Amino acid sequence: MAQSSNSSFFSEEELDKLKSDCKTDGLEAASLLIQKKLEELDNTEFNIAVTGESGSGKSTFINAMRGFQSDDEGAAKTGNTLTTTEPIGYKHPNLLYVYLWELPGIGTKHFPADKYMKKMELKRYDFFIIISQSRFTENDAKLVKEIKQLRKNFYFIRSKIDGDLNTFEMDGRKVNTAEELDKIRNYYVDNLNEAIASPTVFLISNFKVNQFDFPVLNKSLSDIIKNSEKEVPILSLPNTTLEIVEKKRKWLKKQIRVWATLSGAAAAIPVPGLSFSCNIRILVAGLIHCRNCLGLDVASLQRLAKMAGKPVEELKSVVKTPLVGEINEEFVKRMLLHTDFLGISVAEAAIDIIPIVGTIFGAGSSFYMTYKLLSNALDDLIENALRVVKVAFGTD
Ligand SMILES: Nc1nc2c(ncn2[C@@H]2O[C@H](COP(=O)(O)OP(=O)(O)OP(=O)(O)O)[C@@H](O)[C@H]2O)c(=O)[nH]1
Ligand SMILES: [Mg+2]
Repeated sequence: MAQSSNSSFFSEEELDKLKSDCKTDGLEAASLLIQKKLEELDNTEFNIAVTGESGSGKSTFINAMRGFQSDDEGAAKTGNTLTTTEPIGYKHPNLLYVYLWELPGIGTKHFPADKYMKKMELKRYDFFIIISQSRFTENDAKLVKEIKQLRKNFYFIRSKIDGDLNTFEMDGRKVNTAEELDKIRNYYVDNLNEAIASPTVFLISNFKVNQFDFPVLNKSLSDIIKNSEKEVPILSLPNTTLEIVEKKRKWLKKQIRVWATLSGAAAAIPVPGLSFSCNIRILVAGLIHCRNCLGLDVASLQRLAKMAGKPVEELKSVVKTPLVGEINEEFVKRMLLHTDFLGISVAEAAIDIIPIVGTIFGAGSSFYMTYKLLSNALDDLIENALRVVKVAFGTD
């Protein structure tokens, strides 16, 4: 599974290795490492692990979140016997970069608790959902303890609430539903209180996504992602407020520094041609990423228009940047020759652009150019994104 990394892309050692690989094995070896690093730029996911005992309803929950029924194509397999034996990731239906991972059930013969903790590598996940179907078990307690030790957070779900209510009916018992639900909730809160203060417990039926705590669970999960310290979830949210756009600016600025570092590192390798093509690729990737994160690509604009209940043309009419069109290597080369876009003087440009459109340029200037170009593009995109939000939602 992909893990995101925010630090500078090449360590000193990697850079040294890159240079020596290049000397001994030639261009191919060095470009493999750069390729790997470029791929890491895309590894920007928020991974939610769905765990709990076998049969608690993990697969059914993921299907419910994704609007699937068990028999639908692409749905997670559900059943009355052990069905899930290795972690399986599913894309969240409307949050980009967010994945729901079903982990196998804890505490079966196949996966007793101790073996489970070792095998599942829980530290790989950003957030946890523990599902329990009837009682708070020793396995649930072990999961809570382990997650706490990893300093990660979780929600606790009690599934199959529809079953509880049906049982009362079949048993001929007249009960106050709200009181019964409170009893169940308090039972779990009491048990969880031993491990954490103010635990969050949701009572749900996976077959009734508009009832019980399912709607508030959905809303809370978006908030968790919104408030996460990881940049990606914020970047994947639709631009519904000016605040979200500003938060995105902060994260994208940080990412631009990473790109610039990467570009500087690529340029530090003494291979004519390699640094140039690598840098152009970084710029293309960076511009597309910023543009899409800020919701200015056609698909995002359409989604936002739908959310706002406005025609997409109205939103498009306030977008005034060439960055909405196709961004490819040719486009970037044209941009590089356009000093206005870079926001640098002609004198400065003479020093930097000439080597860029030539072949080799040094690590320092490569960092600088990448940083300048992406930062200026970001400012331009932000201005446009803010206008779009104002038109879409009438905020000021
Ligand atoms: N009544 C009711 N049944 C449910 C609910 N959620 C799941 N089930 C049923 O519980 C059984 C087990 O559900 P799964 O989703 O397969 O459980 P799981 O946790 O994924 O099981 P493993 O993958 O084997 O660990 C299935 O028969 C589901 O139809 C629910 O909210 N209400
Ligand atoms: Mg399952």
